[in-house]
Amino acid sequence: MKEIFDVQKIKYEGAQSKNPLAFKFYDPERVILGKKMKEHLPFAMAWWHNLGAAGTDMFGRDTACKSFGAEKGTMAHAKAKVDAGFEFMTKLGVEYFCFHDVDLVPEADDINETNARLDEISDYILSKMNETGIKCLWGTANMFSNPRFMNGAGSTNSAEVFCFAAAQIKKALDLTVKFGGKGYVFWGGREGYETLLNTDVKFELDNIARLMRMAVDYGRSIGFTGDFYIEPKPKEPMKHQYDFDAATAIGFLRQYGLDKDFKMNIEANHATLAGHTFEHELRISAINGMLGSIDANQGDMLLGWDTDEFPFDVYSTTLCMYEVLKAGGLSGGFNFDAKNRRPSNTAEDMFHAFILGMDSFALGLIKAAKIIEDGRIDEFVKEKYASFDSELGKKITSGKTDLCELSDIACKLGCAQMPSSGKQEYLEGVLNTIMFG
Ligand code: XUL
Ligand code: CO
Repeated sequence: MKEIFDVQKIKYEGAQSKNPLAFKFYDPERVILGKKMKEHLPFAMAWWHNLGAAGTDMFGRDTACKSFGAEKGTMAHAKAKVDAGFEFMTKLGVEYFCFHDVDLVPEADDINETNARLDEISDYILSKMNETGIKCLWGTANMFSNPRFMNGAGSTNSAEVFCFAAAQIKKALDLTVKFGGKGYVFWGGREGYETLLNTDVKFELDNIARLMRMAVDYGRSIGFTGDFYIEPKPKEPMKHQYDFDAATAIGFLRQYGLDKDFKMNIEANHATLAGHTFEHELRISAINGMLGSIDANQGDMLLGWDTDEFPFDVYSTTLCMYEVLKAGGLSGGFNFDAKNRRPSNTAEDMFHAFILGMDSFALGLIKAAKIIEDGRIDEFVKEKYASFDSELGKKITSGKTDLCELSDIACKLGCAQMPSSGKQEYLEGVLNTIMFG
């Protein structure tokens, strides 16, 4: 078959290389903390951005050409995207992809026709997966673009629209199982509201949970053994989104008894939109046993929306990989839910974007392993709480005391000694020495 991209397979050449089409830090076979880089970093291509997004924004149309030699909106184009996607992933050594139902085929007016198209394209994708060894990280249903979802999917006010949400989830789960996907994502893009004047929040949350419960029951019945994920995001497109952040989503899952089947898919740019750091969202997920997968991108602190940039901030990838390593790795992977900037509009730019993202995470992994090997930060945190190793501290942590006894102790002391310093500036210096020393 004639190649679509005039680019050779991307190789690791090291940091000294000036070749724009080579990895400088991502060396898949290099062993870090006993595991190969490619095993630490199961990267995935997001079908929607990489094969779909062509630079359109609110003020202007496409700047890039993603027709891949076929007419857009046709099944020939859907097939050309498969060819392009698998060639692209093979050339980069990206071993996974993620998809929405309607990324794969043009959506028809009648859902029966869309489903028939999905059957056809998924056979073709499966043949490519078998040929190349590329795997599916996760699937999802797009329940936010079609106008019928204007008031939400699980949270809609229309019982009929709720059925369409169910139908799309059922089909997307069928496809995920067909591809052997590791996960299934719920990103609640329209699950939220603009004003309480027209919204019954309790009713909407109950219905979202009902839909998720049905998805779990159906998924398990067809042999899906992977994780369901919630991908938290506080806003955009809605003003208030129910899955605001990891803590909110985890509380919701526990409230409705869904916590055994679900984990978090944490997206860096969603974390910052929620007023958190990426690593905060990872830590909250990890301490709740719910760190599942990552949408690897970054936002822009000067802009208030989801810019979905390829990760470039190595402090952020380092602190992310520190969380991932300490959590013992991910059951999911690192999906580049990211797009080229609008003026980066050539096919070569698509490769530069992935090289940047993969190199940034490789650097993050190398530096995070150094933080762990160095040990000063872990040691500091442990020491910070040393007072709880004392007899008094142990009384508190083992639950063998009560408010009255502790109050007596305080009153006997009269005044407390100051706690030990947090030493933030010292620790930031340690981080810099580890990163650049
Ligand atoms: C939107 C977003 C989605 C989800 C999947 O902000 O991140 O692409 O990852 O629906
Ligand atoms: Co995402």
